[in-house]
Amino acid sequence: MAPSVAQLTPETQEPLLLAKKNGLSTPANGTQYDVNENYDGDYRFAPIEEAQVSRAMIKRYFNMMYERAVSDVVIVGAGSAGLSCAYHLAKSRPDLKITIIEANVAPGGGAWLGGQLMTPMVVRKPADRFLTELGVPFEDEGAFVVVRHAALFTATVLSKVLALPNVVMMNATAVEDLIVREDHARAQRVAGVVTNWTLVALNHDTQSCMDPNVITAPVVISATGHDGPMGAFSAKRLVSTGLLKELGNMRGLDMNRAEPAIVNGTREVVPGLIMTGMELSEHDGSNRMGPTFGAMMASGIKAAKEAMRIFDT
Ligand code: 48N
Repeated sequence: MAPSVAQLTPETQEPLLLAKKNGLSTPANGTQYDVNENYDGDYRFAPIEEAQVSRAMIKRYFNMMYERAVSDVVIVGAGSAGLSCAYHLAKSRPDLKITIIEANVAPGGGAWLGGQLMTPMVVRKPADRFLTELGVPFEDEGAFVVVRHAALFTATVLSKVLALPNVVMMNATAVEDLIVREDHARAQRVAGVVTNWTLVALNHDTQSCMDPNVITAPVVISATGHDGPMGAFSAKRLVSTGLLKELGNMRGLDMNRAEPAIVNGTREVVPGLIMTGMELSEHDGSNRMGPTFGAMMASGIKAAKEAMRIFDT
């Protein structure tokens, strides 16, 4: 028996009142709907009010923004390094509130946009162990393995990261600045990020900008890659804020030098800011490795371990 209108909360009451006005009976939650999964011409959905759809989305999106204004870790960039870091950190420390900020609508970075033109993904051993942990199938070629489509890695790690309860991702959202404070020892410390919707961030010259949104966090992990409209964002911002003298600038391609340099160089580059992935090649001046992704995965995992070290001290 559907409860009477008077027994419903204002939120559930309004759609019911709207439904009655439009001649639709939308009973409150928990009531059996007259649905029919019949593919022979009589498929029936539960009835709905359009306002309910908007409210279901608005409530969750803006609650998430409100709640994550104070995060434990912000990961900037959802490419292969950022996503590998998010997976390892969120699984190892389910108590930490991890917020991923990704400028593109589509996450994945070079493992999605770049990796999709020639789709197989090469991963050098021992980084294949991360693929095994994720359950991503691959072909073993001896010194390296091949995932038959880069999207198989990216979609798998992304879906697992987003299924973890302590992770949220704001895509189509750009980090436009870093929050930098003096700590008790008067040392400069990164303490969060400033964000804006990317469409606004890319149009500051043509439109008035939104008031930037800030997210505070004791640890920021920057994984913004080596080029692109906003690539190496934090490395460049450290230079313009005087926290880094100059960029090292990424050197030419040398797979055997580049991959260990990125993994072993993954670290807290300034207090509060850990750098991972190809952004490090711009910060340190290490080589690029081209289309092999094992270092991104291992660097992301090392960045997660560095973050855990900070929280454990
Ligand atoms: O894939 P990327 O660019 O970066 P990584 O470090 O995760 O992986 C790098 C890898 O794809 C390679 O470049 C391969 C190995 N090739 C190497 C070579 O020699 O050519 O992902 C960075 C992500 C992207 O999705 C960007 O959209 C995003 O970061 N991003 C940002 N997100 C929010 N705010 C920003 N300011 C920002 N800048 C970049």
